[in-house]
Amino acid sequence: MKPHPTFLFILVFFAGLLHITASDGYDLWLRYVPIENQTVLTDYQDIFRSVYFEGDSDKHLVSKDELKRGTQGMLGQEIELLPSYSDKNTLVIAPATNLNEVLSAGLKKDLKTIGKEGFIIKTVQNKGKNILVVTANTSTGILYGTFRFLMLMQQNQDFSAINQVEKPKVDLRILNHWDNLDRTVERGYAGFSIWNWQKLPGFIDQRYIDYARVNASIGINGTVLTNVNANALVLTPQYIEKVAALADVFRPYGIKVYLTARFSAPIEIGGLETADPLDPKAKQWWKDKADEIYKKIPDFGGFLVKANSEGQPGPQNYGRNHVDGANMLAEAVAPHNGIVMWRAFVYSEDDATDRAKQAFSEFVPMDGKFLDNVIIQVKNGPIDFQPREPFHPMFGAMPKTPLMIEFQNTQEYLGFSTHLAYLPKLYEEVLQADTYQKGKGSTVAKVIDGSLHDKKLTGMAGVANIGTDINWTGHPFAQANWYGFGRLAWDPELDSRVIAKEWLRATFSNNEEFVDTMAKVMIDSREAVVNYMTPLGLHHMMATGHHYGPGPWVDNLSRPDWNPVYYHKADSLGIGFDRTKSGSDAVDQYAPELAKKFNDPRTTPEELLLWFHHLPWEYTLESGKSLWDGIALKYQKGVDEVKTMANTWKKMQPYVNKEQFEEVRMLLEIQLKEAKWWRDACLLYFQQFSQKPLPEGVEKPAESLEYYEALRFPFAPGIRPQWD
Ligand code: BDP
Repeated sequence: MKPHPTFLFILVFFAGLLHITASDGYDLWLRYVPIENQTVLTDYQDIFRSVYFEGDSDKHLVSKDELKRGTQGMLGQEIELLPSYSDKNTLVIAPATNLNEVLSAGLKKDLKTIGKEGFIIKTVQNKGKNILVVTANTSTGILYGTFRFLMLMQQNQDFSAINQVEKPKVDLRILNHWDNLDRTVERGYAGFSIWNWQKLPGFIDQRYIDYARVNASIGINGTVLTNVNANALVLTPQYIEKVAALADVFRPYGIKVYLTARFSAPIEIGGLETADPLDPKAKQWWKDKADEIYKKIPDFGGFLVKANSEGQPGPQNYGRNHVDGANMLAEAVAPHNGIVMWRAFVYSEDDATDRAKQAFSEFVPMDGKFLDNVIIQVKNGPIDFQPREPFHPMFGAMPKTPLMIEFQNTQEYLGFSTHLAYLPKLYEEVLQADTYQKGKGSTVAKVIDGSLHDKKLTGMAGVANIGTDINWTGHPFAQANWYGFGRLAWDPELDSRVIAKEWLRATFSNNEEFVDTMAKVMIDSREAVVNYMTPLGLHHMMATGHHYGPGPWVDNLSRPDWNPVYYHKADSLGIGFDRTKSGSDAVDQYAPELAKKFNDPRTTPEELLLWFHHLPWEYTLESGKSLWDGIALKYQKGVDEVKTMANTWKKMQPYVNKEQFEEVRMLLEIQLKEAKWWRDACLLYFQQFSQKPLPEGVEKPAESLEYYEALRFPFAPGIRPQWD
C-alpha cells in the first residue's frame, strides 16, 4: 500500500522540525538549519533560481556536495547545479578560467591579488541584472569560497552588494593533535582520540570526513596527527598505511597530514646504534624514511619535532644543536617539498636561569642558520600557555628565520572542557601586542604573517581540543576556540568579537539580542578566568601534573621549574617573579622600549605586574589599594564575573534548545564552584605570607587551607602516567 501524500508531508515536516530542535553539537558551525527570516529566505531563493557550477576535480566535487547539503538544509530545497553558463544564471560558482568576458571583466584586478588559496564573492551586473559570482584561481579557492558563502548564508548576510576578496595571510594553518597511538589524548578533555588506528586503513569513520569539512570551512590546511611527545611506531610501514588512508580522506578538503618525528626513531625502529644528526647512517635513515612516506602520501606535509625538551630525545644527546637536528630532517623532506616544524619549547633541568628566558637564549643566536624549509614553532608566551603571559620575546627577534606561533586550543590551564573561556580573545591580545622590533607597530601578527621581515614561510598552529565526545570539544562553547583559531590563522588581524558573533549565529541563533549578549559573555570570559586563577601577572599555579585546580603550595616536584612556588615566589615580604635587570633580567630579551617599560613596576601594565616584579604586599596599585587587597579583590571579581555569566545564560533559554541550554547551565555552575575554589585556596595560601585580613567585599573561604591542600584527583583527564 502506498502511503497517503498527506502522511508523507507530515513526516517530512516533522523530520525538518527535528533537525531544528535536536542538536547534540555534532554539526558544529555547519548546521545549515532552515532560514526563519522570510525576507532573507526569499532573497536567497532568488539567488539560487539558476545556478551554474563548474569544475569536476575532487575539491570541486566536495564543494558541490557541501553546497547541496547547505541549501537543502537552509532553503529546504534540492538545488539543480547547471554545468554550463547561460544568461539566466543568478549564481555562478566557477573557476576564473571558466568565467565569460562579462563576468570576469570586473574581477581581473581582484583575481591577481588572491593567489592560490583566495576567493572572490561578488555581485556583478549583467544586462541590468545582478549575478552573484563565487570564483577563484584554483579549486582550493573555490572550496574556501563555497564554504565561506555558506557560512555567510548561515549568518543571513545580505548579498545584494557583497564584495569579498580574500586570501589567507598565513601559509600553514594547522592543528596539532596531542593524540597517542593508544587513543589517549595528552591534555585532551573531550574523550579519546578521533583516530581509530586499530580499524584504519580499512575503516573510514564518518568523523574523518566531517572533521575535514569543518576544518576546510575555516581554511585549516594541515593536521599533525600525533602527539609531540612522539611514538616512533607511527613511522613504521604498518602505520604509514593508516596515515595514508587519512591523507586520502583529507586531500579533497585541502588538508595535508604531518607527523611528529621522534628523534630517536632510527634507533627504536631502524635498528641503528645512534640518532646523531651528523652520522651518515642516521641521515640516510631519515632520507629513506621520507622517501617511503612520500611514496604512499605524495603530498605529505612534513614533520613536527619536540626535541631536547621535557625528556624528549634530540640532537643535544649527541652534543649537537637544534640547527643540526632540524636541518638533517629538513634535508630528508626537501626533495618532496616537505617542511620541518621545529619546536622552541625548550628548557633544561641543568640550566638554573629563569625558565622564561631559556628558549630565546638558545634559539636567537641560531638565527639564519636553519634551512629554508625549517620553521621554528614558538608558543605564544615564554612559559607555557598560561591564562595570561606576555608575548614570547622570540617574536620579531629572529628576522632571518621563519617562525610560527603555537596556541593551545585545548584548555590545559584554563579549566579543561568545563570552563567557558573564549580563547580568541587571548590570541588577539598576543597577536596585537607590539614587539617594537622594527619600531612602533611591529605587532606579533606582522611577525606571524611574515610581513615584518618578509618571511617566505609562515604558520599558525593550534593544539587541538577535539575528541570523541559527541560535540567534539566537550564544552559547547569550546567549539568557538577551534573556530576562532582557524579564523585567526586565516587572518591574524581579525577582531575576536566579530569572530564570536559569526560563530554564535552559525552555531545557535541569528537573534540579535542573543548574539550581542553572548558575544559579550564570551569576550568577558577570558578575563574572568585570569582573575579567578592567576590575576595581576601570576602564573603556573595549577596543581601538579594534571593541572586541574589550584596548587600554589606545590614545592616537591623533581625540577624547581615545575613547582608553582618557583613562579609566584610568595614570602613574608611580598609576591611575584623579579624579571627586572636586578632580577633574572628576562626584560632584556624584549626590544629596548619594552625592556624599559617592563623593568619598572610603575610602567608595567598592571595585568603583567607580578610576571615581572616581586613586590611588597603593601605596594600601592593604580587604584590606590594595596597589592594584597588588589589580589584578593581580583579573585573575587573573577568569581562575580562567572556568576554574571551563569545568570546571563539563564536568560538565553528562549534562543537555544533544551539540551544545549541545560548542558551550558550545568557547566557554568561547575565553573562557578571551581572559581570559588581557586579564590579560596589561593587567598588562604597567600594569606599565610601577607598576614593580612581579606578586604571588604571578598567572601570568606568555605573551607580551610588544609582541606584544599589535601584534595587529590588521581584520575583527572589528559595526563600521561609518567607525568603523575
Ligand atoms: C605542557 C604540557 C605537556 C606538553 C608540553 C609541550 O603540560 O603535556 O607535552 O606542554 O608543549 O604544557 O610539549
